[in-house]
Amino acid sequence: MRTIIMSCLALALVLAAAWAPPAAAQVRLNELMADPASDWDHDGLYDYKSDEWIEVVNTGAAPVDLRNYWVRDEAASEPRFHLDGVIDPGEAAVFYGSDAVAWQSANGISTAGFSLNNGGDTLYLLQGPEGGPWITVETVAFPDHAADDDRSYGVDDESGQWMLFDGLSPYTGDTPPTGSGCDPTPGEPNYCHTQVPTEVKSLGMIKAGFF
Ligand SMILES: [Ca+2]
Ligand SMILES: [Ca+2]
Ligand SMILES: [Ca+2]
Repeated sequence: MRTIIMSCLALALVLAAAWAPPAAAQVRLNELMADPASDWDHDGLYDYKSDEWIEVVNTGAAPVDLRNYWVRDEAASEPRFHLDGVIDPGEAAVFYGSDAVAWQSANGISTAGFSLNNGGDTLYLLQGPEGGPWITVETVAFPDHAADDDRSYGVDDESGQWMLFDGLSPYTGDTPPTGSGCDPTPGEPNYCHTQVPTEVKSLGMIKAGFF
């Protein structure tokens, strides 16, 4: 009897392993720009709506089809945009206000873009099928000072906390999060472009007065 029980347990373990779901894939909000002052979508024109952008990142171990994901702001009751494309593990994907306007236009929805308020707002990441229902996967509320000219709000890749990327539009106030001097990174995993790694601080550069 003991042998039979052990065999059954072994079989159960083998079956459980065979049926285990694939490594979890996880899409997270990673960065956003609510108040662009430049031509971020590279269409040759500046537009307060078309040049807003949002970024998501795949923190999981498997590629993710972004067609299961949608976004909206606080004022919207339904999605403002349907994400698309496939995102590989560790990669970031950026979507511009012009992408949202194009999708809205194609679907007969008011062409408000992402409609991220410059006085602060909340961005929702939703998951669900075409037509809904949608469940909220994540929300990020951003303050007024995170929504100023060419300043982005994103996840610190070291601490996991949301921070300012204000290298193009320095924030000198003391309301958290305070300025970092880092530049926005649309379409790339977040890191600080303005931080110079220690190894490149050569003696010659130091003598030349770069630091
Ligand atoms: Ca805006
Ligand atoms: Ca533009
Ligand atoms: Ca980024």
